[in-house]
Amino acid sequence: LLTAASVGAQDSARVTPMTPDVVDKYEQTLPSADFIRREAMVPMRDGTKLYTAIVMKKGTRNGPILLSRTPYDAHGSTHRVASQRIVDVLEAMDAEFVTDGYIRVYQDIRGLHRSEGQYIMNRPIVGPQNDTGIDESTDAYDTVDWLVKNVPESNGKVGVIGSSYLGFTTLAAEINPHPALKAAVPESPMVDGWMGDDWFHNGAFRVSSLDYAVGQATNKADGGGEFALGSGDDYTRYLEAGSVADFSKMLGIQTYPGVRKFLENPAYTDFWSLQAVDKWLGARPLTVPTMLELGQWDQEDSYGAPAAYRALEPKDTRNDMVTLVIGPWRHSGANHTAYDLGALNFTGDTALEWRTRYVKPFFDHWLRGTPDPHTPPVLTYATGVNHWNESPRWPMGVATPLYLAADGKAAFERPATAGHDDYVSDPARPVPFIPRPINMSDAKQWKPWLVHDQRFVSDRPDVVSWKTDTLDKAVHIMGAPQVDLYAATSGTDSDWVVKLIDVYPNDVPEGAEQGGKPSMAGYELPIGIEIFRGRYVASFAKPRALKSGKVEHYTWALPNVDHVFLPGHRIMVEVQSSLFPLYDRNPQTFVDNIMYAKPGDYRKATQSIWRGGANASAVMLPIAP
Ligand code: PG9
Repeated sequence: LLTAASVGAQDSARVTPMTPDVVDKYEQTLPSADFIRREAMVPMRDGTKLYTAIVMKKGTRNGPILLSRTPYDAHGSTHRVASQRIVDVLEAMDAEFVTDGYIRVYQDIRGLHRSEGQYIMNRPIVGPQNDTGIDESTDAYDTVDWLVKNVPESNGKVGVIGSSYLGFTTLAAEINPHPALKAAVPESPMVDGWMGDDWFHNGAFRVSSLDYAVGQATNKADGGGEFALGSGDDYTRYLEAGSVADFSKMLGIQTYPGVRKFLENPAYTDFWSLQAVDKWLGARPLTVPTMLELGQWDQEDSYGAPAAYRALEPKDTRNDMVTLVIGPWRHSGANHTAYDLGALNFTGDTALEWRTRYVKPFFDHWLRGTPDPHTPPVLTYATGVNHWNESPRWPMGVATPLYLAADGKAAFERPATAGHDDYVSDPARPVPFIPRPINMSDAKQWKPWLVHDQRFVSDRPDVVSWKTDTLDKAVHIMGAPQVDLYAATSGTDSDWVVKLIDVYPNDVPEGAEQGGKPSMAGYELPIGIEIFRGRYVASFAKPRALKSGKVEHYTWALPNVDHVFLPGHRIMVEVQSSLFPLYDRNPQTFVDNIMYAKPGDYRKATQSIWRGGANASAVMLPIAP
């Protein structure tokens, strides 16, 4: 160990003004630190070595290992703050574990940061797309094997945890798992990049994927990692650039493999479907107890955890191996403090409550043999009333249609007469997803955007809404509301965005007490927002043109929620045809590949949302018994 003091002492020659001042190595950990940090290059079966940081409190003996395999810098994850205290140097979520004798391990996945090898974004499992014999599951296996043989302070049992990309590597570890891998907590895992996680949602492309792909691709390159876009309004920037391909060419990134994967594969072909982790999991036995976690307002990976739950839950015949957790969180919010989100306040630090009351006892049981904590099959936080619910299954609600009716009304009775509400969607004036100026890399804008008050767009002529009367009793939903939309366009392709909104009363007592936050008076709180690209109405793999003026029936799911619409509130449904620049614009003229649409393809269209009669548009609310 070379400390600041020992470095100075190593050279006994006299120092002169010309003695070079740069030292070879500087170790920030002092002898007085309360922890030990070790670094190892762990060999995989093909000889590639992966950088692995192992951190534990001094005196740890017979400790369980908690492993995360990350693309986001394992070294940085164990050097959060320059400190001699383990709770400072590690991530906030690690505190409860390491102070109770766990050994925390972070590893750079292959090809990134300090690890050797080639990085492949969401590397496919060994099979039809990967004949190398190596994937994230074999790397997890080899790592677990090495850890239990080479960390003498361990009790030989390993748990795996992580959010988002780390949720993906956590699920991968469960595929042909090492026998020492005893439990897993995949948090907001990226499961299917096309259906509803990071890259696309129901076929609409998320332009922030470009930024991400370039960041990952250039991570090891000189000057890499940053997408030097400037600080102005992203709305203007993406609008002026044109199509996704035009934008990529403007930045010179169209040849990056990660970018080409998107540009050349806009539909849900084998390219994407064979990468879907829920399909990998569904095809294998369930052997690792798994607690899947999702934020109710997850702005990146709202699809993955429920999809993995659907794949695993049927295999859990005794109903004691798989748990689904939905908390009132943004993406990865479960690993931070979560007293609030945007304008919303909760009762206490909901993330800490989950970690201490459920995650820690879960790992303690499986990795240490403490008594069974009887982890519930489903744990959700009921927003609106702010308390945790333990449930036997998911969804809990029974699908109940909330119909769109005449005069902007929404009602539980099917409207007797048919009709439609129309608006003009203009790709030259797409609906912004948050108020402008938009900076998608500004965390303050990005993290809470899914709870942003929708009044900033509700009055636009290209946003239509339907509202219930003021509720005289609470409506509690537990599940994923399903959109059941009958719509026509005068164009030949179209995007449809549906928002389920809780409209607060215009006068709320807490309005004045929000402590610097926006008042909730009249607040239009999105409970779920989701997009669907019209061309995929018949098949996700084979898009087709829409027939101008023909009513099509679209169905898709809004995110999974546990929410109570309180008496005095109203439920609102909103429809629009863009959510920009989060999603690329649909030109509204059918073209072979929207990524390459030409300026002349972007045309105004008249959109008709049908209601009543044979085309009774509705949102199916999963109403809890
Ligand atoms: N949502 C991020 C991501 C996961 C997987 C692939 C690409 C991006 C993340 O937060 O890790």
